[in-house]
Amino acid sequence: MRTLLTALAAFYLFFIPVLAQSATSCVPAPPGVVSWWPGEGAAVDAIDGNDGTLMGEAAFAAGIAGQAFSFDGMGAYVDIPGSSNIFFANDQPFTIEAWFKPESEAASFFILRNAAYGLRWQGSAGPLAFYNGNYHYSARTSWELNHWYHVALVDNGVDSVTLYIDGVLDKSDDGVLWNPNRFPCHGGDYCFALQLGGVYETQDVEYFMGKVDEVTLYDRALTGAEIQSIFAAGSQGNARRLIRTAMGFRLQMTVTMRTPQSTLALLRRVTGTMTTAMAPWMMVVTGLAMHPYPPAPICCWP
Ligand SMILES: [Ca+2]
Repeated sequence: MRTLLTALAAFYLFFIPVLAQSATSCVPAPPGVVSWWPGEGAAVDAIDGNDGTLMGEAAFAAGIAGQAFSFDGMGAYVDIPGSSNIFFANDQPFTIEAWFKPESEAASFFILRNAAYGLRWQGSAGPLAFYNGNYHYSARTSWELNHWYHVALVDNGVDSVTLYIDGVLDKSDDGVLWNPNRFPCHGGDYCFALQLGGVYETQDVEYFMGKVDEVTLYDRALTGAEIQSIFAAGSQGNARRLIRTAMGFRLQMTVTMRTPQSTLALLRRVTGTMTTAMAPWMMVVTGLAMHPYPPAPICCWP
């Protein structure tokens, strides 16, 4: 019998990141970005590991920058597990900003929410609710369906929660009106996830119908000028796109450790016994393949 001692040592020899760059220049993300969900065909967090899961019929469609999350108002949402870096205690400043496009008159549906912050659509003739542990309401009460809006919720962690719409200050609830009550878990029952496009909890289920794009979370209070610049870039259609895509490959080599039959036969004749420990080895490369390497997105900013 042909003796063939084979050990497959498949290992990643190396990978070669190849960066395909566009001519568009990129600038670093503003300081304090914790997470960013650009909605480019996946619910991944382009900044760190707070990836989401598509639930129901959640999908993607044309967005304000590239693609956006598309929600049907009937069970579609994105579920992002709770994490300490996307929750903020009452004394921690934060900003969350996003684009949304309402597509239904139906009122009272969360565009996004966790236990610390939220944005709730309440119909085209009502205020937008914004949540910092307690509910606040926009001054604006008139909205168009099928229109993109930029919204930013800023809480300074001291005495003020502010809503910006399309880069313009809409409402600021200060002092006793600030009144946050943020807690990450509901008693000992469960801890809140961040959900986009709706809320699904045991005691509360509701779904937004429309698009949501470029949801971005910061661990500081952005200034009005920063929010204005984000809105301005996005309204020109070239906001934070993944302009550069890291296309990576890794080279996989399969190595076979082989003892040729002739050598074994010779050893048997000479010694009468044979153990693998005595076998002379020959290393043969039997496979070479290139595999796509899932790249970490390279994030561009206005
Ligand atoms: Ca997008």
